[in-house]
Amino acid sequence: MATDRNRGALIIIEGGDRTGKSTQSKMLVDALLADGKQAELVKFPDRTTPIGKLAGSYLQKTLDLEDHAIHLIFSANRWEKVPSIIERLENGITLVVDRYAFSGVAYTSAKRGFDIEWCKQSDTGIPAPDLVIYLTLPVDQATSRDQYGTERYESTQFQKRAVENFEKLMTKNWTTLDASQSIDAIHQQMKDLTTEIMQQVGTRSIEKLWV
Ligand code: T5A
Ligand code: NA
Repeated sequence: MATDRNRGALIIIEGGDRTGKSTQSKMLVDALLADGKQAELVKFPDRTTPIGKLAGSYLQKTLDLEDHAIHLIFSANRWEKVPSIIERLENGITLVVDRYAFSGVAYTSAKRGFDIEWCKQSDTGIPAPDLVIYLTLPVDQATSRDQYGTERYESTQFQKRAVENFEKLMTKNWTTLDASQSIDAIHQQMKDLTTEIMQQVGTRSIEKLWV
């Protein structure tokens, strides 16, 4: 239920594969908690739910799914978390989200025959972020980082198309950070950006994405 107390901020971390999203998301939540703030980590795909398990099997190539069907599964995996996202934000908990609908659109629309508008439909109406932090790294540098190349979508050409699509989704609440910097340097910038946004959200209502 909405109250007159300050809500938490919805902070999304986006970027191509191996740009450091999971490393940074975890560090950011830990730093906020160490400062005495209320913060939690959310990750998409959430491979722990029945819907998320389908996405996980698809990514690990143990399950093949038609391209539209897997797109809707990634979206459904976000929708199933919407009630708990809203509840936590209203209870003053800041959420740091490792990938969101922008990944959903950027990766599916990198496939032949998919346009961005069709891809956005199934996530239209989920909570809109207060801030998107977008990590950029030349795809050739990303692919040389650890553990690259085992899952679906981990090819250089596909990654390049996905990165181009991310750029088409950028709006004024996105901030781009150079992911080739040191882990600590990126962390400090992310912490400053997040702290600023947390002070600004106040009791502002949670908007709907792409509405
Ligand atoms: N997907 C996802 C869709 O198609 N639709 C959707 O709706 C969604 C949500 C899996 C795939 O699913 C697709 C997109 C993906 O292709 P995932 O589970 O998020 O998505 O993928 P992961 O494999 O877990 O994560 P990434 O590959 O995206 O990596 P990260 O999280 O960006 O990078 P991270 O932090 O794991 O770091 C990678 C390596 O780099 C090092 C780390 O130590 C690690 O070894 N590193 C650095 N090295 C040097 N300098 C730095 N600054 C570094 N930061 C990290
Ligand atoms: Na990750």
